[in-house]
Amino acid sequence: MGCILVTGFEPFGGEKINPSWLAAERLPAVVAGRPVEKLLLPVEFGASARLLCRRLEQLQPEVVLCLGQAGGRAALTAERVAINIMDASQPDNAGFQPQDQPVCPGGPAAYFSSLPLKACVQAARQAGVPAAVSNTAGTYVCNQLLYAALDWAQKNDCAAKTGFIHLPWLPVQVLDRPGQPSMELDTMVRGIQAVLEAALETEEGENNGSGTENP
Ligand code: PCA
Repeated sequence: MGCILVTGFEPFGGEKINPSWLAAERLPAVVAGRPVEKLLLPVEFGASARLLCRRLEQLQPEVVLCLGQAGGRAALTAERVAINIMDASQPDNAGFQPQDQPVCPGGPAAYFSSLPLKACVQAARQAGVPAAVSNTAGTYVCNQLLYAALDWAQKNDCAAKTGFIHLPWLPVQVLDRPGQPSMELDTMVRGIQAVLEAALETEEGENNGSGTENP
């Protein structure tokens, strides 16, 4: 039995907090009998992916769940796909702002998440937490991280169920953004825990691309 690796990000874009790391920190140390390893990542193209891949190599986890903030979304959103593009509308935390560049030169155009997405979303909802499948992780650091994790799994023959969940803003982040959606941290954590349990319970990785395999 392996472990679970959960990652979260530092704040970015002028925010003081990032719900992804706060939620990762608050997860229990053990979920479904597996130890939960937590990794804080910088909001930087390149460095975030390198740090994650190094940890994947060390831990060989059973489930890899990366978390990120997607301000403006109202639910936990489980990403279906990572695309081979970096196209940033704002610089990352190291000041790098790639435009129309591949994550992995010569790599496939996209990878599907290997999490059982529908089972994960259903589990979160059953726990009372709004959740949905998302068909775009954007073209910023989060998409790059999921692409890099799935590319690593592909190249290293790694069967880890690997996915990404974008989280809404926390209530404190929308105080000056009237009308914008938010979610309490405890609610997020409950949903993420349900997602992890569903990922471990579902025997076969669901096919997220209607018959299309990752390359
Ligand atoms: N969200 C950003 C990067 C870090 C984060 O939490 C994104 O969606 O790409």
